[in-house]
Amino acid sequence: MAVTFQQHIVQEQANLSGSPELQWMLSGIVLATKLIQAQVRRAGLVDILGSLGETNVQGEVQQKLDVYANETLINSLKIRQSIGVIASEENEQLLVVQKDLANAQYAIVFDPLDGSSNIDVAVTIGTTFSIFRRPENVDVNDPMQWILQTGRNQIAAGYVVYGSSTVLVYSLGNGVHAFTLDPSIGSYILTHENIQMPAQGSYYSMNEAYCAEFSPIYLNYLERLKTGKLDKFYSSRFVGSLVADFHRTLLRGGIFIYPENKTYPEGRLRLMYEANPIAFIAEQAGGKASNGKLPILDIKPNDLHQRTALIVGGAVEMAEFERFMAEAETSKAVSLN
Ligand code: FBP
Repeated sequence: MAVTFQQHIVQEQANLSGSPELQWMLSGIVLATKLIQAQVRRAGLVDILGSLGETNVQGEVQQKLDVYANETLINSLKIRQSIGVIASEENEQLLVVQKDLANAQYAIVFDPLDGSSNIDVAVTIGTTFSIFRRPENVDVNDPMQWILQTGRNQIAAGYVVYGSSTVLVYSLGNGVHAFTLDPSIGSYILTHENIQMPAQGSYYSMNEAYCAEFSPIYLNYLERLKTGKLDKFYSSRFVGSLVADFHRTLLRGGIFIYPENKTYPEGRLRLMYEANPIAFIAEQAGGKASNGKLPILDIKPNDLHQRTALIVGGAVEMAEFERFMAEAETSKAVSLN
């Protein structure tokens, strides 16, 4: 008997004695991503391709589908009274969506359309989301404090990939599960339960066009993958949509590497709505995620749109990466003495 996403959450909530609000919030993500995927599937047929000519807080030209996805998520989530604060990649400021914040307990952060550069060329794109409970010790009327928590405080996170099929992947901190949208009934059906990332994969994913800008330590690590030092041949895959590159890494193993570089000295990807939800899923699936110095989920954020380096992968690739970084730190310390 097929298990729908809603049925699965009810079961998960029972296991976790969680609050029914979470189910109601996640149903907002379900509704919005079904609407978004319908537009994505018709993108070449309806006037949803191309840009609106406006730029967002990242300085990126907003694509029509970015704006559609953003508005669809905001409208679907703001009617859920337990959500007090919403933050999006497309909005410079966070949105306070309840008059009386005292009655709300949750904040939600999302990237409505990840991989925007791939929209017009029909390559896989996605949506990411991350949910926090309002911390006990913060001023209810200081909404930024609802959001600026370490990723380890996420109570739910996940993403949706709009690819050959539409797949929703989520975790409530009790394993990772994936649901494929069955267009014939319009429901997300459980297709992968308790996903475990393969300990070792056979792909690395990195935009090597920036190699001249990456610190040599990352190039040396890449060389180890390319020259079979991990007793395995690694091929290269880089879609240019984080959700697509990570989804492959989750199911097939391997490593995704996006270090800081001269163009993005803090890193290319955003901590709150790209690295955090991906890292939450990776750790729940037995993988690891780091910024090269510490686990992504332990980074204390100080800005809604702050960027970070992101290295995420399976146990074998990440163990080698950490060993490599530690060795480099030691030899740096030795050379300084
Ligand atoms: P947005 O499209 O949401 O801005 O995301 C950024 C992103 O597209 C990631 O999905 C992807 O990993 C990265 O940028 C690719 O950037 P680049 O092509 O510069 O390497």
